[in-house]
Amino acid sequence: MATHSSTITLIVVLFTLQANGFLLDTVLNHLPHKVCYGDLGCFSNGPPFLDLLHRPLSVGPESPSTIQTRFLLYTRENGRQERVLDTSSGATMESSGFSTSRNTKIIVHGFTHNAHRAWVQNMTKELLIAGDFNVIAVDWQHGADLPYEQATANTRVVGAQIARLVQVSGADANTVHIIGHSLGAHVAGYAGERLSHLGRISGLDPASPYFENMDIQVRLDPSDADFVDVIHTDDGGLKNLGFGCTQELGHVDFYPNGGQKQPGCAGDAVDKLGSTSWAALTTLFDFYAEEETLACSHERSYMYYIESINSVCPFTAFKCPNADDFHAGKCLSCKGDTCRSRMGYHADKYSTMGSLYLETEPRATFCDYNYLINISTVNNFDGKLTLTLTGSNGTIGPTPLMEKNEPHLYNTIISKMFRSRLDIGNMETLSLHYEKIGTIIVSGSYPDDWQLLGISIWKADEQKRTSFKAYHKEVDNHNTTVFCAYGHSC
Ligand SMILES: [Ca+2]
Repeated sequence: MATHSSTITLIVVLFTLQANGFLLDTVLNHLPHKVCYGDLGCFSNGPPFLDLLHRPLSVGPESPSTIQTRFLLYTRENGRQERVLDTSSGATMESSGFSTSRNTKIIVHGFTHNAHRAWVQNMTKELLIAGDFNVIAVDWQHGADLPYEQATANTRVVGAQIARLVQVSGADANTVHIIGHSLGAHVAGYAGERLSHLGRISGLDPASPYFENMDIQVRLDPSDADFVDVIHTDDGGLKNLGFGCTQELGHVDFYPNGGQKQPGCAGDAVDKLGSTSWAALTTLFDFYAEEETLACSHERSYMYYIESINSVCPFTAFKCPNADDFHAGKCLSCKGDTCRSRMGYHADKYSTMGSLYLETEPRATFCDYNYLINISTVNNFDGKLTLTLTGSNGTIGPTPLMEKNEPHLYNTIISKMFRSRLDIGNMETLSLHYEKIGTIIVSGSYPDDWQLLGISIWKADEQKRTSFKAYHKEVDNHNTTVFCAYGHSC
């Protein structure tokens, strides 16, 4: 009986949907077709937007009247108050408070978000502290809603609308910088594709589902602007159910903490689903994108970016083959300015290209300074060392340099990376506390008290070395030994 009534209910629902044309529209929207929206042009959902492997469901974008994109302008001049831009002409834009004498920053949100999200407002605030800009927050929330596949298609219309805004404004495209999160990063790509020499796009964890490994016409790529910088924070892709792209999309791609899972984000949605099917990924994206706490790694991209705008700490990132080598301190030394950059707002101050790595704190403030200590010894060493470093700006530590007992031979250098929110300034003294744990069987060749040849600390953010007076100084088990920096009187 229950089955019978369920069947009737299903038939009634299907009939109602069909009567309203909903089902028919949905089916038709998935068939290859083209829609045209006036001066924005026509949009086909066929190849390259249809791809059996990466975008099996391709729909056409909804109309501008459905998406209802609004451009919200903020300037120092209008006291940071929001004004809805009238984009019908350059004159109406000027009367709304836009000025071609200022550089322009355009912020584009992603799936299910809107321009009044705290992060968009915080980014606006920080940008206006940094410079006298036209800051435009693009609100396309009516096109950014469920289902995900429709929102991905709508990004093309929003991108075209942004390109038209730039053209109508009379501003030089190279004075315009678009910052987009998730789907918003691809919106920026579509805008840039239509403009000659858009100045810059910053892609913040560009959305992966339906974009990763697609043609460059479909996704953000370096041809979309004169400079494209990308931050990857949740890049697991299909395999690991990450929301962000793994592949390089810009001139420079930053992979903080390896780019996949961010520290302080243990409860990501990706941990909560054991499936790896495509349907599961897009459904998951639909379900969790709203939940900032559950999509924590994906959201970290804009949190890092916002902090980077006015932070004194530089978010220095280094070219490296992979995150493990970076963590081991193998990539902190580089000659010239082509092997490092700054993640975030100041990335355009360097000409470094390719994949760059850095690590962050689990909570704000996220930025750390990077240090590498090099210790060379007369004897074999085993045990654990804890470092305390004092400089003109304060003290770092005590910081354990080893997590567990580590043996090192006398002719090798003990090299350890450590990070701190503190810029130590001029280094003054360094102390090492030594605990011998005694797991080396041949104890005679690993003495309790050992002698040093030298200690130096590499301040990677400045590419500057400080050496300490350590030659033939002895470090004793259970004790702390203090060393004085060369050039400092102590
Ligand atoms: Ca592109």
